[in-house]
Amino acid sequence: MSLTMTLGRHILTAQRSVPDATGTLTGLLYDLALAGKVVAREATRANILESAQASQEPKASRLYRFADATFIHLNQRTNRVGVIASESHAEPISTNIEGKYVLLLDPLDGVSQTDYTVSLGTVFAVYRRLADGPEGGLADCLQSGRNLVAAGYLLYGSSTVMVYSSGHGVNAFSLDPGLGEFLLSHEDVRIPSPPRYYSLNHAHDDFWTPGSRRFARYLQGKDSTFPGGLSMRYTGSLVADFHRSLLGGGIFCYPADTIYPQGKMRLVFEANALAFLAEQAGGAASDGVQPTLDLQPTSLHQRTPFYIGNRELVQMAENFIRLHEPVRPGDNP
Ligand code: P6P
Repeated sequence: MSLTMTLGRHILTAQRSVPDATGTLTGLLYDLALAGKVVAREATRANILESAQASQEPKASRLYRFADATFIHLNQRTNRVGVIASESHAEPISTNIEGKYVLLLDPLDGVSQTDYTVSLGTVFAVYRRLADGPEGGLADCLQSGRNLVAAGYLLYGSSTVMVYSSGHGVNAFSLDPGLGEFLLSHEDVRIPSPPRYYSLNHAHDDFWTPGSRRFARYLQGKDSTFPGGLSMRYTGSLVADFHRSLLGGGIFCYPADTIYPQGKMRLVFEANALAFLAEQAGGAASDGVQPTLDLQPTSLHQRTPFYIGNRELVQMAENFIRLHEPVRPGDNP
């Protein structure tokens, strides 16, 4: 941990290496970090809040709305963002301002487990706006992940961590609540190899397709080509499970199945941002057929099958699916 390299200093240093940088993206990342601190203060004391503010609304719902409102409010009037879209809103929110960036948010992933004190996460993705004029719109939000300018997440767990990339590698910053500063804790993150973990909900195995089922057995070490397999860790919170694979080496899988024929993860609000980080850290992300970042979104809330982590494991998932699944669950036969 660097006690002198704050997130702010790191962002400014990175900005200096970008020739035509205007500081707008720097300001946007500052705003996201501030929103993360505000949400962290609430997300890490949700149980206490319950007693202090008697409310009929479930904690998880209140916390989700709070996180959504905080990230939107702290980015809506900054002149940096022209369009905001959040997983909790049906349509994009135009800020009616000449902001050059688009901000896409999953405000608080994993929130359904707030009562069990499972780590929660906010996922963000930043694009340049495509449209001219004050009204940004849907086209700005449906860009391929290959257009990402920056992406990352806040993880509210045993520490509050902000992990982001602006296309020049991945760095992680841990919040020192006493200082109110995010301090560099993991510099130039690379997904370790060989991998140690896999995250997959085996309770769904009856709903999986043949290729996904074979890959699950491979990860368990039940396939002779991978004796021993990996250790399974699954929290039901995407950001926490991805963070483990990012730092410890492994893969998170949410296959397409008969319940979610297109997969469960949201392409625009979750998968693209984490796929950007995975590739920046030497890993990969796929829908089981092609890289997640190559997918062309067609609707704001569309879902995707999701395999993300060590490149060799993602490629192995694709091999099993290609070998055993001529027709995908969501394809028209
Ligand atoms: P399941 C949380 O609801 C979420 O979207 C992700 O954070 C998590 O990885 C996944 O769903 C868990 O889904 O079906 O295993 O409970």
